[in-house]
Amino acid sequence: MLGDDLKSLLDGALREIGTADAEGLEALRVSLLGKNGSVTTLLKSLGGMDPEARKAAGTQINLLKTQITDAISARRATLDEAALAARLAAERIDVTQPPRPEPQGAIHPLSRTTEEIAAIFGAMGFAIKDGPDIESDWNNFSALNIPAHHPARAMMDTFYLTAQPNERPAVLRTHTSPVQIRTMLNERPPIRIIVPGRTFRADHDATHSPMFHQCEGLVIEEGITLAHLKGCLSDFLSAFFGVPNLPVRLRASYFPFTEPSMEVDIGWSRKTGEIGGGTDWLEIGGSGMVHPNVLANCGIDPRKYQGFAFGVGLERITMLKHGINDLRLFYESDVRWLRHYGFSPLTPASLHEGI
Ligand code: 2U9
Repeated sequence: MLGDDLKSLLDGALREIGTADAEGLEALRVSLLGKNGSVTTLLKSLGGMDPEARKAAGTQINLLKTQITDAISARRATLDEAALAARLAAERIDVTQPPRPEPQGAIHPLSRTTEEIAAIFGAMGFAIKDGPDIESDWNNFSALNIPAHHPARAMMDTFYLTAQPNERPAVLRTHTSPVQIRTMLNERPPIRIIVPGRTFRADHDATHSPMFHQCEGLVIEEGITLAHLKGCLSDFLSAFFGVPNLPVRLRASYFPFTEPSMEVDIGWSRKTGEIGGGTDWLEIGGSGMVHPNVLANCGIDPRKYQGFAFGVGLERITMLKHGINDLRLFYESDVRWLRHYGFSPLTPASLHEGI
C-alpha cells in the first residue's frame, strides 16, 4: 500500500498521463522519472533514511515508479496506435481507380520491323549481328566479288570518305553485307546470321533516301541448297506478313556475290493491295546461293561448304505491311506520325503474341 503522499502523487500522475498527447507524455516522463524528476528525487531520498524506514519506503517508491512507468508505456502505445490509424486513414489508396494515362513514347515502325525479323529468325536458330557504318572498300566491294569497274562503285552510287595517300579508301557501307564478310572471316561454319542495319547510297528522290535500312541473311553449312533458301524465305515472309502459305516466287536475276541469283516476289493483288491475295507478283527482295569466289575470299572452301543469302529493304516491307505510302515520313520525326504508326513499348514483338 502506498502512503497518502505517494498515493496522491500517483493519482495526479496517472490522471495527467491518461489524457496527455505525445509531447505532454514526454514532458511528464521527464518531470516524473527524469534525472531531477519527482520520483527520482524520492528514490534519492532513500539514501538518507535508516535501514528500516528505507526498506518500507523503498518498496513503496519502487512500486510507485513501476506503476508510473507502466502507465506511460500504455499511454504511449495508445497514442502510437491512434497515430498509425490516422495515417492509414489519411493515406488510403483506392486500388480500384483506373491508372492516370501517362504520356508515353512509341517504338518507331522500322525498329518494330527489326524486332519482328529478329523474333522470327531467332526462332529459326539465326544469330543477329551488326557492324560499323564506315567500311573498307574491300569488305564492302572486293570481298563480295564486285569488280573495280562495277557501277556500284561509282561516285554517283557510293559515299566515299577522303583517304590519305597511303590509306585504303573507306566508304559508307552500301549494304549490310560487309558484316557477313567479317563474320565469315572470324567464325567457321555452320553460320546462320541476320544483319539488320543502316545503309547508304548516293541516291535521293521520291522513292530513294541516301540513308535507308536493310536486313540481310546468310547461312553457310555443308549441303545447303536452293530448296533451303526458298523454304526459309517462305516461312519468314508468311510469319512477317501474317499470311499462312503466302505465295513466294524466285525469279532469275544477277548479283555479283551470288550464283545463281534470284529476285524474291510475293503474291498480292495490285487492285486491292492485299498481300497473299490476287494473282499479281510483288518484288520484295533479292537472294541467291553465295558465290564460290566470296566463300574463297573469306577462307571457306566452296567445295565443302555451300550457302544462301538474301536481302530485304526494311522501309519497303514496313510500308507494305502498314500501308505507309511515303518513304520520307520515316525520317521526319513528326511526333503525330510516330504516335499513329508507332508501337507500344509494352507489347514487344514476339511469335507468341503475334508478329
Ligand atoms: C554475302 C554473300 C551474299 C545478300 C543479298 C540481295 C541479294 C539483294 C537487296 C534487297 C533490297 C538490297 O535493300 S535492297 O535494295 N538485296 O537483292 N542481297 S543477295 O547477299 C550476300 C551478302 C553477303 C557474304
